Amino acid sequence: MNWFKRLTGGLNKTASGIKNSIGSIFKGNKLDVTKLESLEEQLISCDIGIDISEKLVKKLKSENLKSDSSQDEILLKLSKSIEEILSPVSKSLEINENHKPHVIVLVGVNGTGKTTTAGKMAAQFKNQGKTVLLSACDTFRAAAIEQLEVWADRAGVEIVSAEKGSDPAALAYKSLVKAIDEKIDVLIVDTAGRLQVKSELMEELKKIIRVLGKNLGGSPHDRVIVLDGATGQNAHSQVTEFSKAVDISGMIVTKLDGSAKGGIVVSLAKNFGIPIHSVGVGESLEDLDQFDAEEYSRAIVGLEKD
Ligand SMILES: Nc1nc2c(ncn2[C@@H]2O[C@H](COP(=O)(O)OP(=O)(O)OP(=O)(O)O)[C@@H](O)[C@H]2O)c(=O)[nH]1
Ligand SMILES: [Mg+2]
Repeated sequence: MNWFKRLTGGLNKTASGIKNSIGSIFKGNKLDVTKLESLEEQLISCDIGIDISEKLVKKLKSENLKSDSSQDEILLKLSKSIEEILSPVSKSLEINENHKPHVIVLVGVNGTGKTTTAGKMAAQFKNQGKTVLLSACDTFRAAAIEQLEVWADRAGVEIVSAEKGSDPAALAYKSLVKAIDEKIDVLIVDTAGRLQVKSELMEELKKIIRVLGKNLGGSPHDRVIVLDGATGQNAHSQVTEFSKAVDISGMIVTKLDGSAKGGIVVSLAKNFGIPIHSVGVGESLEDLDQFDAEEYSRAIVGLEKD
C-alpha cells in the first residue's frame, strides 16, 4: 500500500467528519451558518486548534463559493488554505556532505517512534548510497538496545551500543569518534524517551548534545523531535519543553496511519514554524515518507491525490 493510502486511511475519520459538514453547506443560495459552525467544530475536534479552525472557516466564507459548487470544489478550497499553513514548514532533512558525519539526534517523549524512525531513516540513507552509523543512546532499557540492533540489521547498517545503564553521553562520544574515524556520512543518535517535565532527564539530553557539539563543531546538525500523531494538543507542550533544553531543528510526526486525527500537524506548523521533515505511516522499514504539504492537506479533507 502506498503511503498516501495509509495516510488517508489513518485520517479517514477526520476527512469524513469534514465532508459531512461540507455536504450541504448551502441553504438555498446562501451559506448555511449552522453547517459552517459544524465544520468549525469538526476542524477543532481533529486537533487543528480553535484559532486556526476559526480562520479557515472565515477564509472559506470569503471565497465566493457558488451554491452549485461541488463538494470537491469546496474541499479543494479548504485544503488549499491548509496547504498555505503547511507549505512553509514542509522541508526534508538534508544531509550536508561536508559534514563527516552529519549528526542527527532524535528526541521525544516515551513511545513516540524514535527508535523505529531511526531505523527507517538509516535504511533510507543507506539506499541513497550513504554510509550510516546508528548510536543506541537509549541505555535506559536493555530492550531498547536490542530493538535498535534489530533495526540496524534490517537496514544493513552498523550500530554502536553499550551496556544497559551506562552513560548515554559517553556512548554518543564513542559513536561520534567511530563515525569520524571511519568517515561515515550519517550518524543517527537514538535517545531514551523522556517526559518533557522531568528536568534531570532533560539535563541528560543536554549533555548528549553538548558532548557531540564539543567534539564536532556544529553538531548535532539536526535535532529532531519525534511526535506521535495521535497525541493531540499535548504535542505543543512537548515541543515547547524540549525546545527549552534542545534547539529543536525539525519534527517528524509518526503513527499517522492509525487513528490519528491529523490536525495536530497543522496546528504545530502554524504555532512553531519548525520544519516538518517526514511522517511515519506504519511500522515497517519503508513507512517513512517525506512530508508533502499539498498531499497532506488533501488527505486531511479526504480528497484523492492530485
Ligand atoms: N502504526 C505505526 N506505528 C508506529 C509508527 N512508528 C512507530 N510505531 C510503533 O510505535 C511503537 C513505539 O515505537 P518506538 O520506535 O519503540 O518508540 P520510541 O519513541 O523509540 O519509544 P521509547 O524509546 O520507549 O521512548 C512501536 O510499536 C512501533 O512499531 C508509525 O508510523 N505507525
Ligand atoms: Mg526507543
